[in-house]
Amino acid sequence: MKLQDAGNFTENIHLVDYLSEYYQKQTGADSLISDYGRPRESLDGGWQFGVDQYDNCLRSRWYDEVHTDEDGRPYPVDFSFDDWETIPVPSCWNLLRERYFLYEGSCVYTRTFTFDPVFGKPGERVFLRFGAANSSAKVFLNKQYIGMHTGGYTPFYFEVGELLEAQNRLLVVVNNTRERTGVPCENTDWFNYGGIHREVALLRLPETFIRDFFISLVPDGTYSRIQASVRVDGKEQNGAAVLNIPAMDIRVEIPIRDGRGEIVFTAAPRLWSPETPHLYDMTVSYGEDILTERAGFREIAARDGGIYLNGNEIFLRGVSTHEESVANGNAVTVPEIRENFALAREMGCNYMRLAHYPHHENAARIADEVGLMLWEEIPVYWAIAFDNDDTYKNAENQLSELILRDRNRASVVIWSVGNENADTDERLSFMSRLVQKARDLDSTRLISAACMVDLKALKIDDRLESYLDVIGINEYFGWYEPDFSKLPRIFENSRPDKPVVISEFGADAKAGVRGAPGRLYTEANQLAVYEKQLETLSGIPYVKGLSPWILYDFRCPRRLHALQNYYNIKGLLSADKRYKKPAFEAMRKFYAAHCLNREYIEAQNDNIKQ
Ligand code: GCB
Repeated sequence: MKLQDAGNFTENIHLVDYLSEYYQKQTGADSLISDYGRPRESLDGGWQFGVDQYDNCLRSRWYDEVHTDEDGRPYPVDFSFDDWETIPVPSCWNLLRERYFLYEGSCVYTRTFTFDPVFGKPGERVFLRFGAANSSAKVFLNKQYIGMHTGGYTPFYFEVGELLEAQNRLLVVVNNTRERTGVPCENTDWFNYGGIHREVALLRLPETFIRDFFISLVPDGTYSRIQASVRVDGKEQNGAAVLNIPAMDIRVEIPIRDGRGEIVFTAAPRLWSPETPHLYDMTVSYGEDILTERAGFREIAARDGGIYLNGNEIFLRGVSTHEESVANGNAVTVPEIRENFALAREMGCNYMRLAHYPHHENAARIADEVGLMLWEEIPVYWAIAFDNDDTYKNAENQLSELILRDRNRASVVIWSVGNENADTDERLSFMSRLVQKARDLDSTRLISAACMVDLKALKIDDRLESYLDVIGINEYFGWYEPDFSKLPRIFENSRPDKPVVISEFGADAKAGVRGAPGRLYTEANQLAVYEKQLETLSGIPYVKGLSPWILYDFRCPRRLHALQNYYNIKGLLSADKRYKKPAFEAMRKFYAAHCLNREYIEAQNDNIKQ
């Protein structure tokens, strides 16, 4: 007998598989909209919030807001949305109350809002945009389930025009349970902040609108041709879009057929580089829709073992960073992003690794503006379930969402498809497919992954390398591998035919704890590891960049040593970024002395003078 046929079957307490119906309706990369500069009606601010450890909202369908039985008699419910506490969105719940700090599971967010159709034009379409919610969100509007999104760090959208009324209730069940088959999986080296940690807004668009706009130099080494593509959504599938770049006196028509159009035209943009981060304001219009964009033009290439920006060989003087602050967790603010970038610049960086998941879209926008090259990454981290089809789909979707969101950012030079994954057949198949997907979506950037060395053969030898443009290597000689002498041997044993960037090296140091080199967790020991690393790495001709681990200490539930106190303390700065450990200065000196590509800088200076 089926469970449901039992005479006393009561759905909210007996139905074990209450979730699968929600999984039938998922939103993903196809929902993304190019929306820079588009007016938004913000839904940020105070939301009512309830911690729902046993998923009672989904089991008992609170979103139906039924308060009476069929005969109108009051019916007991376990919620009273309007009396719940109010919390700010965006934020992560862990930092709002001490008792939420280690909570992982479901939380219910709800708010009401008014909508005024009068502002809009007849036929307008309305979309609900979430910047990100970690790690899944099930969304309900006016008692209707509108879909769910999986993946905690990328934006997602729902078309909601038909459901909107003058008064509306939005309800979102966010769940940050770590899962074996998730991306990331259950085991990571960072704090699993939960919540709607990026902005929420409504967008009003015309009936036919520009869903996607992609612009770049044609990567042919001439710096004289621009390619642009447009995808429109709506009834008017044929026509012409118009691209205007006033500072270059460019106005071109892009013919649109069956919703898509592409064009290549000659142009002579001032090239974007960290030293000269030129950006161009532009508009694309189609019918009633006008989209603004601000983008730079540059060419990044890897050839003959080198990395080239606009034809000049470069060294990636970088540092890795998480997206986190002590006060706000991963709901970082614009001033916090700017502060991180300013600190990296102070260290002499021209490049940063945004680990280990897509950071806020503001990061790449700001990097465009201040002149920092970026490595962007998806959380295919450690022991992902590489043999699981749904895990692959989730990873591919997050990669697509990241690329579609950021592929107009000149600052982004590398897409990374993962970090420190064991070289198994399943992983090779999974990650080589991701590499192909990244290439299909964007042929103007380099593809990499943070690989590990083969500790048995003492060699750089990971089968994924043959698919990559740049080989990322994480190595912790002097720390997890105390026998430092293995590192030079690894380099002697390796003949990579592609540029290598050391995507991580480092050592723990408790800020302010001095002591002698050799004493673990002291600043002196961290400094000694950095000095040895830099001495060794600077002598390896195929090493074309560094992003030591990490700019500042970050929360990490795996770190239980008394000096760590639940932080990963490999930062060059303390967690509050106020204190510089001595290794920061060592990096600054190293970048100032060894790795500046002087010819390149002179060329750029000439460029400015002209
Ligand atoms: C790594 C990981 C990074 C960790 C770091 C560490 O190799 O890629 O996520 O935080 O090591 O400190 O152990």
